[in-house]
Amino acid sequence: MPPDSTLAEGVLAGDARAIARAISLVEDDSPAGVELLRAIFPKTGRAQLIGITGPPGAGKSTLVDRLTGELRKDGKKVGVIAVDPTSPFSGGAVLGDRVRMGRHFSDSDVFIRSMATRGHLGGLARATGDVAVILDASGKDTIVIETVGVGQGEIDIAGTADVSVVVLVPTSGDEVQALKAGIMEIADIFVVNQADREGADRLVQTIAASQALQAAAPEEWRPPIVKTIATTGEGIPALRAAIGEFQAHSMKASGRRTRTRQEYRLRELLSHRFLQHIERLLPAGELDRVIDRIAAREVDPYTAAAELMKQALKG
Ligand SMILES: Nc1nc2c(ncn2[C@@H]2O[C@H](COP(=O)(O)OP(=O)(O)OP(=O)(O)O)[C@@H](O)[C@H]2O)c(=O)[nH]1
Ligand SMILES: [Mg+2]
Repeated sequence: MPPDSTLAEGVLAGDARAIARAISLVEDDSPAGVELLRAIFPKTGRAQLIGITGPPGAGKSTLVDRLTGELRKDGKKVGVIAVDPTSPFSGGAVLGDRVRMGRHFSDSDVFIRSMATRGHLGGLARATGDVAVILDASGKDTIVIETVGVGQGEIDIAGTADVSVVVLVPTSGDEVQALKAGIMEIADIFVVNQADREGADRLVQTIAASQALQAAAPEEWRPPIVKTIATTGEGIPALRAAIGEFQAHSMKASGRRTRTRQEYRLRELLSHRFLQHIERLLPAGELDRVIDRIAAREVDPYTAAAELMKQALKG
């Protein structure tokens, strides 16, 4: 039997070592990784993907740890992907999550993986979607993806997850937290974490006021606002319930979300492959030279992009 199908079998059987090996392959963007994804994709589509996004230090990891505990009570198998914006060499992400999600590291029905974005724009590591496919195929019922909301990070997670949870925290003093543009659009559920701190109710009111400004049809989902204290676990059952309600609601919307997600994946994959294709076709260092020329204002990026595309399509 070729080694690749053995690996696929290991992943499908939920073997942690096979899952880890498979994840390394797709992170390296190797042909073997693509082969594996092809082989296991037909077995996917069962897991629920929960995206958790919010500013640094909001308590996302603590929340994910608690939510994992809540899901485990029901015997759900859980995959956790923590996306960290820092360099893959700092090791900070893995160490930090080991501390915060430590309880689950010895649980064989929980698989936790930290991924660095390595400069990938949009808040998610390039391979996050692939890792979710692997965890889905491995039989995880729920996959939780934690990402730092930096600019468009939230939008990326909305394209990847079935349900997007936006975590916000009370700000200090009288300053009213300004809701970042885009947050209202992507949140399926709001969490006001660190509800033990002053200003939590004010934040709830701010979110509710922003919602009131948005005209919504009565049958449309109105994102609930759940107050939590992740450190003690307060509010976690309510969060779990809200996720369940959203799921029931979106079932009625007949898989629209699934299609949107697959469209997003395909477009992302196409741009990634197209860029790779262009880079392979160009003589070594050509892309750098073009960038230098744009920086020196010798050529504009629009013309450069059009020329590069013309070259790529000829090849
Ligand atoms: N007071 C209080 N502290 C909390 C709460 N939730 C988390 N914390 C603390 O906030 C700090 C950050 O928590 P994390 O779970 O690491 O936050 P995070 O959003 O995952 O952080 P990054 O991944 O670095 O963006 C930790 O010291 C937590 O113990 C809460 O509800 N109340
Ligand atoms: Mg974290």
